[in-house]
Amino acid sequence: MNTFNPSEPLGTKEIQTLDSAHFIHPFTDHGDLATRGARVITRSEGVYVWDSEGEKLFDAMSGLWCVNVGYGRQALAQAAYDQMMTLPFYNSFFQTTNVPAVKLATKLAALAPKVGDRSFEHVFFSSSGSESNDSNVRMVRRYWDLLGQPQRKVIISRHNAYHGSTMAGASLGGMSGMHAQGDLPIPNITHIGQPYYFEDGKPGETADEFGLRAAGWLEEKILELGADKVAAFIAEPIQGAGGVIIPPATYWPEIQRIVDKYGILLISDEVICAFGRLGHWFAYEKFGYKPDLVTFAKAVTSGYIPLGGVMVGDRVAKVLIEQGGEFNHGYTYSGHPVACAVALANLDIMEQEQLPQRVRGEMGDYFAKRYAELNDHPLVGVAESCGFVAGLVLVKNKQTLERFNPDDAVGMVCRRHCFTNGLIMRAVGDRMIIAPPLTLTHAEIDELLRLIRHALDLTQRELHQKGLI
Ligand code: PXG
Repeated sequence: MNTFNPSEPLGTKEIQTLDSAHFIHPFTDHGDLATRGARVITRSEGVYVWDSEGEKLFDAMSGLWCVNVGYGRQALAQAAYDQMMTLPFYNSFFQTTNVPAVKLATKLAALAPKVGDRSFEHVFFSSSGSESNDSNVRMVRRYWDLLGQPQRKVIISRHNAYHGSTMAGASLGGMSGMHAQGDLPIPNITHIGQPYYFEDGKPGETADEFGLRAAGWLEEKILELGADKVAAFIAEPIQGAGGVIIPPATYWPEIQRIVDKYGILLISDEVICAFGRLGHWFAYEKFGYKPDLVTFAKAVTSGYIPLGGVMVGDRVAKVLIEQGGEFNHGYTYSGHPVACAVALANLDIMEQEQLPQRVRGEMGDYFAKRYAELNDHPLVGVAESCGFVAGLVLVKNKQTLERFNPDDAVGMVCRRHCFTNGLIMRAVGDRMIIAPPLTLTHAEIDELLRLIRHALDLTQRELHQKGLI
């Protein structure tokens, strides 16, 4: 037993030592962490965070795709305080409910746009994106059982997708490294290719042609499995953790045609893309498709407190409610009153400050224009954005678009230059990605682009010195 007193202030070294001794981090090589010591993030304001050494960092990742309204919002703290003093917790099992959960479900149902014959009147709550996708698997299977088609079990997803880290979430995801460590995927989940034009487009093929071809992989898979075996297709509107893979314009309409043709359910995993990130409350509106289930988490509270859930479309809700009886699924924290109160306050800010409209309008245009200027940088193969997410690929040769060897870990080189120069940008292989708060001003967009360009210049210099370019 140690004699640690949590109320004593700690210096960076002490925190790092205790961190390495007691805290198992997600997705972290602990040998490496122990040698280098974690960076300790201690406070935040607006679009900035500070570390324990007083270094100020422009957080272009909004924490981890979460903090859409920016840091330091008093209204969210107040909402949590007020709710904690009124009713910090009660469960929603056993025919009980609480006021913030009811209000939030009603609010979300009002924000989710109706598309064609699909509307969303119901919400299932969880505490994270992973749990929500587990709930999706349960709901999809229950749906087909109730319709007398229990053989419809297979859920099709995509390689390089990210749908969470629980057994079902990681199985739905298409990350080979995750599958390799947990005997995953669990049965009845399979994957098709992702719509990554830069990587998989054929010479002479346009992005639109490629989009149709990539969507066609879904139809091929359905026919291979037998349509009567397929329960659902799950996809992120834009693949986020996979490196901000933005599909060509033809992709989603063709996916919609295919799921309609075979009657399979469509799950839109909007854990990253909802709540203004693409300029709409929900991203299916941006791309014009009609999902049956929509996963959300992260920015529903701007990350101030954990909350996730599933928008349950009428097609599924009707069957589960009218024919289902008791659904044997749920979490202690489904509809947590404090989390729901914070979400309501967060959505209030987004509405008052018109954050989705801002991203869809002039501010989004300005961001897109400034970001696209990175296409002139010698290290950049292509720089693309959609709303307030953006990605670029680092290339060895701008003319031939030759890629770096994965062993060169160029993304990590660039990320290090970002970190040591006041910028948080994420590396996924040779892709550098950002998802900044939706509150960015013109001046902050200019500052962000200056920081990115500086990090790219330093990366270029280092790669040149190492003889890699
Ligand atoms: N779906 C999507 C689309 C996600 O991006 C999840 C589900 C799982 O959510 P939870 O709340 O269970 O983590 C996510 C999460 C990264 C990174 O490295 C991305 C996520 C999580 C952790 C790291 O970009 N996304």
